[in-house]
Amino acid sequence: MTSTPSLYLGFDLSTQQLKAIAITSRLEVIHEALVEFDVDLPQYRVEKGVHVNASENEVNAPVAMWIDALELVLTRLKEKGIDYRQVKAISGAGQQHGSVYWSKDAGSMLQELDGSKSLREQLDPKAFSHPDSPNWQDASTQKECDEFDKCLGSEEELARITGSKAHHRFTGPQILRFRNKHPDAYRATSRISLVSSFLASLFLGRVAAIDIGDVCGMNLWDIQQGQWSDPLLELAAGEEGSKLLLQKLGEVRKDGGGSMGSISKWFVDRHGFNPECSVCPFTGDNPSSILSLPLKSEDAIVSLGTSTTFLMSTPRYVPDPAYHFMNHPTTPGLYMFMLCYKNGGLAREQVRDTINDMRKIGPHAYRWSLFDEEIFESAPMLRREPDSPLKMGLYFPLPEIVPNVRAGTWRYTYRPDTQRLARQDEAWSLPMEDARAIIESQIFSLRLRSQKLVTSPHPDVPPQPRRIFLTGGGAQNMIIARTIGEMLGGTEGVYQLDVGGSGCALGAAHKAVWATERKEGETFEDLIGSRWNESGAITKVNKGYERGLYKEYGKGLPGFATMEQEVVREEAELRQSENATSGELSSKDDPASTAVLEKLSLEGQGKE
Ligand code: XUL
Repeated sequence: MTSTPSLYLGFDLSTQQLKAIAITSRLEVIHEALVEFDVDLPQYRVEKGVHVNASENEVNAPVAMWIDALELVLTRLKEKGIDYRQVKAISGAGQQHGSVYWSKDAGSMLQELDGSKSLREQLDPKAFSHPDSPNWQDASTQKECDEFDKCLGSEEELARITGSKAHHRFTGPQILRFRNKHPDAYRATSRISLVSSFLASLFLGRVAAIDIGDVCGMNLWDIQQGQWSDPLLELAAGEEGSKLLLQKLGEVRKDGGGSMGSISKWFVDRHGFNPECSVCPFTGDNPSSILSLPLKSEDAIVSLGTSTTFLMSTPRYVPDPAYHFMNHPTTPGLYMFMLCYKNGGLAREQVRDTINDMRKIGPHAYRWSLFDEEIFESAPMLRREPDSPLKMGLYFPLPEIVPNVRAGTWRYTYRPDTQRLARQDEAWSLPMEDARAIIESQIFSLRLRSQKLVTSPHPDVPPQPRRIFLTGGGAQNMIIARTIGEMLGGTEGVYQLDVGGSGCALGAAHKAVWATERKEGETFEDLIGSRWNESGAITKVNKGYERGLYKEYGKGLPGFATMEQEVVREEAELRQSENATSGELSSKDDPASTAVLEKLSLEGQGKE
């Protein structure tokens, strides 16, 4: 007689979809299901998962839609043959920074759910003090961000304490704006969840604790002290007082493993879950992505989706306003380093399209091969002769986060010997040279910002990541993979990471396995590392570090850094003159962003 294996479920509540994945304790994927909000839940009239109020740079998602999505994804998993009695534990990932506002009735409503009725009809709208969750793409909080950056003296200090300077999407500034804009709803709020802890709460039948990794996306948590920051809480809480806000936020669970409790009776009655199924801590989608494989310290994941994300697990806490540090979701003593760019694939596609247009190729037949050819046929940094200058540019069709500047394109020449940098479009063969320059520009930025965090494996080798794993659409492009190896290195090579449709959901399922089966003191990396089938999940696509080319690009790096500084300075001047004329706009308001948001209807901001 064969015994039925235990299953572990991982969920990913992302911007446009809810994904679910079921794995065994040997980490084999058994079932997967997906709900796409735009397509499957048209009644919510979302576009790419969200509602946009461009006049205020607001981006929101309806919470009720996520509850409907949960019911639908569970039904779809069942249609695929899952037996929920086999599920031993559940974990999940949620888009970071978003917040859900529970009403005073939520606690009792969650506890008394009736299995004969749907979750949504029982919870919506009464369990919430507000129907919407501000989304990570929201950019309405510049005024609040200015207050956060000032609160501890400087953005450097805010980054040192919380791991990040103030960002529009971070939950602290969002709560402050919510309180000012909806004072009655704020007062009627009993608890505030992040998207990850919101989803966990549905499974748990009570409001779940915020997780130790995800809490770092709020600008409220003092990472080194391991506690809420009092002055930041006070700022967000205003005259209502930080004590009340503290109650709304609840405890933060410091252990990313173990069980928060067993599954709510509603899931047992409605879907046949085992009443003993554990609900493990849920975390943010980025922390969850680094759990999709047993990432070693100084290994990096570069996600080349519509936007670009660079994630690294590191024991070094070196905060800086240019990037993010978060607690590692499972392993105390490690941190997650993150860079998050808005302009990734969309920016590359624009250059590809212009090159195709030049060759009179219609939009339906746009080819990457023409773009790739331009890179094959040119030299690093577009240097034509040994004594000709290097060329480099910045390509931001959308306002960028890293660095924080408005939309635009900038092209420069740079001479490493004299360090002469000049803005010079006329020196370029356009649009062809943009192909190499945009790829190099995106990778230069990663190298510039990650170099403080990596070490040398050997005195002869410069500091760089160990293994670099590429995911997302851009990872299929071999010329991008090659350029990443040449510029960013990778002492143990560059790999394509094939973890199926959702690395975040898989990471969550891995987390459920580790959370439940770990022995005393056994780390995630050890447990998952010993069970992980590397050959099925990664393919080496480039050898990585090559001394000559890496050094060559090193000569261009100071030029790239200076070019960025010039553009940031120009931005500051523009903002100052806008402030002077309007007298209203705050120092970092970005009038371009409204127009771009409208024009692109959020194309390119979603990660998936
Ligand atoms: C990270 C961020 C995005 C969202 C996407 O800071 O805002 O990556 O987590 O879901």
